[in-house]
Amino acid sequence: MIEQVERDGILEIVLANPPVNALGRAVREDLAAAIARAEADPAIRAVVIRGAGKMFSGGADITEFGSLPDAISLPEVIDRIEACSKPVIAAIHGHALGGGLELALGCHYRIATPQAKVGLPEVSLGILPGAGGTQRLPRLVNVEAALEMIVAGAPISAIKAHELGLIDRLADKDLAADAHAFAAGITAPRPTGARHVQGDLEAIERIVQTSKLIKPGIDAPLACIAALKAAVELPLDQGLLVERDLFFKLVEGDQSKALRHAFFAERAAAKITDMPADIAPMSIAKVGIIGAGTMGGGIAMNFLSAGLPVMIVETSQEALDRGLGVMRANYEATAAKGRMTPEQVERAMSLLTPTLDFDGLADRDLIIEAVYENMDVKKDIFARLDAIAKPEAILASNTSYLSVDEIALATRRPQQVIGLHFFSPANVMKLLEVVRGAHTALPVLATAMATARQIGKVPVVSGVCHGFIGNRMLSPRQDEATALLLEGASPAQIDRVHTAFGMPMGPFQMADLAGVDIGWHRDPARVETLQDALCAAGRWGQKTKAGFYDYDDKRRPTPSPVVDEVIASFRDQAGILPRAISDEEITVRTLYSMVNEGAKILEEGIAQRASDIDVVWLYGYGWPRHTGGPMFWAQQTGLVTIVDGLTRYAGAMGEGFSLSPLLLAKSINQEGFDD
Ligand code: T1G
Repeated sequence: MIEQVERDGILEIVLANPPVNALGRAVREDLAAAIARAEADPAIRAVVIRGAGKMFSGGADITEFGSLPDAISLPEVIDRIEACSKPVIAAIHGHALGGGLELALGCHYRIATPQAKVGLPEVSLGILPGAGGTQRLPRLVNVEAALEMIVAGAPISAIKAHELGLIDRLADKDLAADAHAFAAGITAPRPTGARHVQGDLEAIERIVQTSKLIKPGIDAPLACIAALKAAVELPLDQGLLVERDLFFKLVEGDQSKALRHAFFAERAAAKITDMPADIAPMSIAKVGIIGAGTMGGGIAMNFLSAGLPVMIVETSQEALDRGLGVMRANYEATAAKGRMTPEQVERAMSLLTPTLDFDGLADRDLIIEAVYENMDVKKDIFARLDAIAKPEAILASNTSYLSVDEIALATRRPQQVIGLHFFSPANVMKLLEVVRGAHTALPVLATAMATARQIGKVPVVSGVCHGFIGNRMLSPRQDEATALLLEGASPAQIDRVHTAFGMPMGPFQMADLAGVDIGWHRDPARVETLQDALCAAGRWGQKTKAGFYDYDDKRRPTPSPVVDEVIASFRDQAGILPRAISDEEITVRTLYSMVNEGAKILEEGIAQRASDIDVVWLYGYGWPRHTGGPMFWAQQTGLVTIVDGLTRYAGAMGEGFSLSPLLLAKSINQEGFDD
């Protein structure tokens, strides 16, 4: 798992464990043996460690977590490198992350290419750097920078790391040659652990007071702080023991198991079980978008930001101008935050071709329809596209609920039709539901998945059903939340249960943000439901400063007595006497019922795997990542508990409720969804 070559007294060790040089058992054993060889061989006066392939190392092998350590541990290997009597130099390119950077920190010197990135992302896996990172990093950079790197988990550039003192030298042209020359000039080791920590407890407190990443109940960041304090207060060997103890407590915890699940779930979602390996994605060079509204404009921005030219079509100049104005404003807002340069804004906008000429789409490789949710309108558009688009063009609908199969059959090329369901705001939300129709050809599906990644999205394949994966699971949640209102709960109580769980907002806060009037029949005289009543009263949500809540000029919500009266009138009409509703009942009827719907989505084959459903909710709706997603959370809660809860409230959930046979079977067999 490593290669070694000795040249001019320098032993070059190359980590060779594709695809990311993860520091698994074999790599650790080979590394330890190579260091022992260097120690014993008088002809060797220095060691260089670098990575084969595209990076130095992506860190410890996450797949080994939870298994018994049956080989030399990474901390032990790093301690041996640090103790080596000959200088050891890390030569970094690509990424040095987690244990990969910790390995480099145990080396005596570090050289890197300017393009390299180094970081300690362990916190995103619910753990902390467990191979000396929390103790050695603050001995190379100041403790504030060390804590920020460790708590944020985000990599920094080698150039920044060089400024901080983490990297000793930036390579010029050829990393291997420069590292060799660098090593040749070093005569003695320089153990990182022998250096003093740069900073004190007050410096740590300052970061703790200001960091938005440190939240009560989220374990890993709090442990990172404890480890950094140990670095300040204790000698290296004791600090390493504190770090190790904190690491093992975290790695065994539910939050880390959930975060590691999320890491692998996102990557698994990219795999299509029946996609032959030889199906190559088609090249998408020119994109067309129909509709310059909120969704069309947001979708267009994804492609423009990725450097792809976009033609955007509208039916009126006024709508076109408005759409372009919103896009430019969004870009300029991003530039104002320093996340884009003005030149990048102009470059993106320069790739946009606005037009009223629908036939201009004839040369497009991918055309995305993003008009409002009306099947007749969509079928008309796809029939028109069928007449003008080139034969190999991919025709996609951004529909969020409607049947992609029915849309496809409005063309003579249903095999070219697919759903690309973006989530609003489309230029921000990372989730893309790739809706695979009954006729969608495999190359079209493969191209959609590759294009999604090209524009920075996290794609999940969905089959065709009403609402696909995410919105279909939203339906029982919203239905039960509304029913609970009529039975005695308040919007604030229901939303609080959800935000306390970790959701960014609850069902009614979400309705007010998205618009209470979505799907409303627009006839104020026809009042049959709570939504009708609110919409008829002009309470369309945040955009009218009144929905389920009242809003001030800063869009801060307050419970509305008007809404309470509307709810009370509906209770009276339905003859419902309000009762006290427990938070537990809200949890079961809104969150457990989502799991039940997710199980139905699985048993119908709409989702390929349970973890895909988790990815949809993590990236499309802000499900708290430290619980892993609805299906993983349900398994951690216990499927027996989920079934018991749903059974207990089945009567209250009305005749429309039915327990998923798959969920019941898995709970009886005490299995997970993917067993
Ligand atoms: N362990 C095991 N497998 C890994 C891995 C890892 N560290 N990193 C990636 N993979 C797999 C991944 O699942 C995928 O597998 C394939 O490699 C390509 O990954 C002691 C304990 C390095 C930036 O958190 O951020 O060190 O799907 O598609 O886009 O303190 O991978 O092909 O079967 O992401 O080029 C800390 C995690 C570990 C970094 C490359 N390290 N990895 O991105 O490839 S914990 C991390 C990444 C640790 C120490 C602690 C990225 C990447 P498959 P990919 P990529």
